Amino acid sequence: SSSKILIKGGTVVNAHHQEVADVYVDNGLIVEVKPNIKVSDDVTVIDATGKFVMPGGIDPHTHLAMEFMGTETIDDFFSGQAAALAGGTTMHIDFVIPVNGSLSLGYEAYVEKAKKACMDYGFHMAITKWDEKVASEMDIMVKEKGVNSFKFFLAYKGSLMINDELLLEGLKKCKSLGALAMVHAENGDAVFEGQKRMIELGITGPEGHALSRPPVLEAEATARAIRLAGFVNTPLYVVHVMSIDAMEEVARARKSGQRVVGEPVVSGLVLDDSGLWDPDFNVAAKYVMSPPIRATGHGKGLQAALSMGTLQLVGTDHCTFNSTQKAFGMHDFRKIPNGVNGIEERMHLVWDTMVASGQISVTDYVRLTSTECARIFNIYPKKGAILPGSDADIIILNPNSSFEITSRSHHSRSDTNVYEGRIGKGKVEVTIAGGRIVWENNELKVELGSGKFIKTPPFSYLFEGLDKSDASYISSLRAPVKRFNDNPSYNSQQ
Ligand code: DUC
Ligand code: ZN
Ligand code: ZN
Ligand code: ZN
Repeated sequence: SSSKILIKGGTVVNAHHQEVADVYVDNGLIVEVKPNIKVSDDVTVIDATGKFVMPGGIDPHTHLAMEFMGTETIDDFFSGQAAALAGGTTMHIDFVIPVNGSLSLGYEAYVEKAKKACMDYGFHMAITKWDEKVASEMDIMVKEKGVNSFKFFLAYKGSLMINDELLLEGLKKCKSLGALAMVHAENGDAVFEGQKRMIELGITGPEGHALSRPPVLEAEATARAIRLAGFVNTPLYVVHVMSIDAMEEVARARKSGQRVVGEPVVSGLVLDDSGLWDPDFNVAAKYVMSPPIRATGHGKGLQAALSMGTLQLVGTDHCTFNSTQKAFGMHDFRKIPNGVNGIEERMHLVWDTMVASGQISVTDYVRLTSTECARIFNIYPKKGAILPGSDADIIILNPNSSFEITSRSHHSRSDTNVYEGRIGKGKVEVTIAGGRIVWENNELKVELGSGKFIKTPPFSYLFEGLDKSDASYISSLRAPVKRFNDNPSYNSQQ
């Protein structure tokens, strides 16, 4: 793979525009985008006629090499990223988990893990406790380390969960730093109660996982987090919106003008919970993730919300465990490590489910899989665009090529795949990352250590025009009631 590449004759797609053009890449960057570019013989030429040339996917939500529930995910930064590249994703943002509550120790551990990187990556950070040290370490993360998004867990009682007092502290701190607060929204106390009830009822199998934490618990925590973010007046990003119930809370807040982002994940969009009832434990256990994959109907609802703009971008929550690890919970669903695959399948499944089915346009596809993520995490147009000067992270997707997903040929280290046997359209035939061809003719050519850390700067567009003064805060607390006076739907009922 030469450092000079010309992609000829494809339809070049950005989030707002598409046209037939050539794309010229040199030295890791996109240099030119226009029809009929002429180049010398030393340039590698790829014919993209009849295909789409798009920004590489950015997965906003992954867990590689994460220690979790007594074990560690089977995909590390190398295998997980190789899988990503084979599926057309050229960047991801992974969640750093603090070590004994220390952000800097957690950060250092992840810098070490990411030395295996073969594609670009960013970091979010989980906040699992709160004190002055955590608060001051957040300053360092944002101002020096380029980590600018912090995830608060309202679930995982006894380990990751924080209470509302600490959530409020965290939200205030995020606001002052221009950092994005993220939330895992399930009511952890109620989940704990739900799990006890299932065990008392003798339901110990994987179906007990879904039954113990139904949509109402996701909706409650989503609503609570959104309302508290509204009280603090800071933007909020809700990760893995898995139910219509939670999505409707996001919709309500956005309609009232609140700065809330909702992220569905591929498993929630395309799967339903039936697998959890499979009599074969090994099959059922692979579907266990949190929040759970929901009953039939939720996926379609989330797809509709995505196509209408109520939800803004698609992640995966890629967090893989093999059958041996899943079997830790053979006699108690509470011990099944939570997580499913998706980093390799996301680009293809969103294409097949949303574009091939006619629900969204190709430009929407680019926005949902790449551009919006780059904007939210403030790295656009370095990432998320096919424009002169942008990083040469590019995919060539063939809309007419269909194929089957199977663990026999996937690139994750996991021995199972939650999408096993699915046949769909839209194959990424070529992936270019950092100006190198890393996936072509079904072959990976990745290089250990070639991936770079991408800093995500504070004060993204979500903070634009957000007045942080005390005066505006106080006036917002006694704003006049709008509902009955201004809302036409209320008026029409009078
Ligand atoms: N949910 C999962 O399924 N895995 C990782 C963490 C999470 O919140
Ligand atoms: Zn143009
Ligand atoms: Zn989560
Ligand atoms: Zn996650």
